[in-house]
Amino acid sequence: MGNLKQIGLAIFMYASDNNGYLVPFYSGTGMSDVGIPWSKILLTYMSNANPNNEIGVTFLKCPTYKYGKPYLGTIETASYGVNYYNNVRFGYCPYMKKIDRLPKTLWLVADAKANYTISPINYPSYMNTDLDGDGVIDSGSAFLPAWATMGLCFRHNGFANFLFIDGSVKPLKSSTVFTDMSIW
Ligand SMILES: [Ca+2]
Repeated sequence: MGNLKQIGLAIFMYASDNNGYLVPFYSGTGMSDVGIPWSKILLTYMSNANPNNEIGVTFLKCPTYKYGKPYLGTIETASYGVNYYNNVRFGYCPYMKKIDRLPKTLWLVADAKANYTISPINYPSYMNTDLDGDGVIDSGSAFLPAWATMGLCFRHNGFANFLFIDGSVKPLKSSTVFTDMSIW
């Protein structure tokens, strides 16, 4: 929870330095120039961070995260992932978004298996698998195993922690996350 709060503060500081824009998933302009990921961009706004750190991997990582640990068929490579489609400046969403123009219900960063997640909103027709068996569809068979639960990791007794756009952090169950599409 504390890590996500700190990440949230860094996101707001980045926005304040960058005309209100959300931190990009990668800093570059395209696939041939990807730049550096959000998890390094935000280090500028963290005390005690050096440029070799990476948030969620070597710095401010979730205590239960271990590189290479499997979760629902996916190997963990980072402990926090961004809500990807809000942060991409090339590819699927080639424009950046301003924080104050995004829905107030949105989450920004959460417990994940990589440094990004994918949104069920972008793949409604693919969502067809209840991977954790709780009766709620949470995955797309076309993505399995790599994007089981869309990259999220419910590693805290069935809950994942979510940083919301208002700076709050809330633990949510998979069944809530995949029922309430207003948070995506
Ligand atoms: Ca489920």
